[in-house]
Amino acid sequence: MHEDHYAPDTLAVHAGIDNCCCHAAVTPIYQTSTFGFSSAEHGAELFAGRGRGYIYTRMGNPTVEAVEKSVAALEGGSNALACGSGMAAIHTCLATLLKQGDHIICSETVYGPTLTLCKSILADFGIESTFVDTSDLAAVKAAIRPNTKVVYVETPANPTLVISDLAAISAIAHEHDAVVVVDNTFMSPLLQRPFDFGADYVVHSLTKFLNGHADVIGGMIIVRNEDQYRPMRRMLNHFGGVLPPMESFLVHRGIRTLHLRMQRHCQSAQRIAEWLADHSQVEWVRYPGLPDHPQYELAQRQMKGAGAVIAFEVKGGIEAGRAVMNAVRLWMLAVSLGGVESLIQHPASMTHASMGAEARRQGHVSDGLVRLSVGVEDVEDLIADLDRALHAAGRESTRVARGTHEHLVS
Ligand code: LCS
Repeated sequence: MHEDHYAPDTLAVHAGIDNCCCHAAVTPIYQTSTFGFSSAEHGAELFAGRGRGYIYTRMGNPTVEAVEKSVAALEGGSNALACGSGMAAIHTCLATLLKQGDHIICSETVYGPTLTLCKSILADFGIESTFVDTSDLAAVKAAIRPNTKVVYVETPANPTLVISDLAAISAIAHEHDAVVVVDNTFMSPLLQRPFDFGADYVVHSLTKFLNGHADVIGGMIIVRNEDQYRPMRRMLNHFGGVLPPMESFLVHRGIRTLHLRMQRHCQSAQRIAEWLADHSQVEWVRYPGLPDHPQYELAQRQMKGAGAVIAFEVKGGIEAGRAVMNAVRLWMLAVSLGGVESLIQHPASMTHASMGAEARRQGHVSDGLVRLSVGVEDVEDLIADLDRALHAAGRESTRVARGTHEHLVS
């Protein structure tokens, strides 16, 4: 397939599909750990990086290659590397680009384990990190040091939905010979292509939209050219955190409906965000598709859709947030995002409960913050369920306020 000529929706359906020798409609699952050589000479050729064929699934497998080609085509990159998780992709990418004595600038709000990876794990290997609000270009410029090698940007950020200007950050980084790595998980290549704005590497958690069905953990690194690809492949072969054939098959199957799912995710999330903004139990809503988003103009320029993730503050703090969680029936209480099913979580009473109030405040996690990942169910069913839960939270807030008042007057 000559992938250059096709629109993203066509690439989602066809890119990477290897019909193999029997013209199968999809790439079969090559569920094998190793591959035979036709002769000693053939084995020697493959190990020397010449000739056609496969050696061992950690080093390459047709089913894995198929999904790699699909994501590379969608992102507009030359090659992609399928990894065992999003974190494996981020780690493999950063470990390839950084060495002892180097410095990385990282968005201050990123997925928690990415922060820990930079702050403590890379630090143990002598790599320094600075965390800045990457939506503030002056802060990015000010953080550059002579040993800065990487600027790592997650946009929109998890869970604050802060948006960073990829073209401007790439220009700043390149002026100082640093490269830009973008975590594009929240958008998928259908809504944002970081290479079009000058970024150098893209990483994904395949676990989210690309697979889309909440049944696989996986990650992907996408590069622009062969020179970037070779050292990355070497690192992945030696770190060993590859995506197995079965998972590769499932992700590739998921990608074939990515365009349809993203369209529906965006449509429903927009409707829910607008509905929430008018709700009496809601303090504020953060969604890139609402004109009051602080980087709305940038979102319009850089993204083809506002995505599926909404953050909002329920009135009444922790108790009200907990009441929403315990009242929903259709929304599933769970971490993760990007699947066909709608998920809801309240960090202050769930994922971030053990952190303590002060640490949560520093991490921009307010007491009533609720994160939604809007799935592809009927949007009115989703709204009805959320409405009932928000009213339950309202009753809980009134009960708590009354209890406090009675306590004060007694
Ligand atoms: N990047 C982003 C933006 C993420 O949201 C996640 C996971 C990862 C990378 C890591 O991917 P994984 O290794 O899990 O495939 N985000 C999660 C979340 O918000 N809740 O649970 C997982």
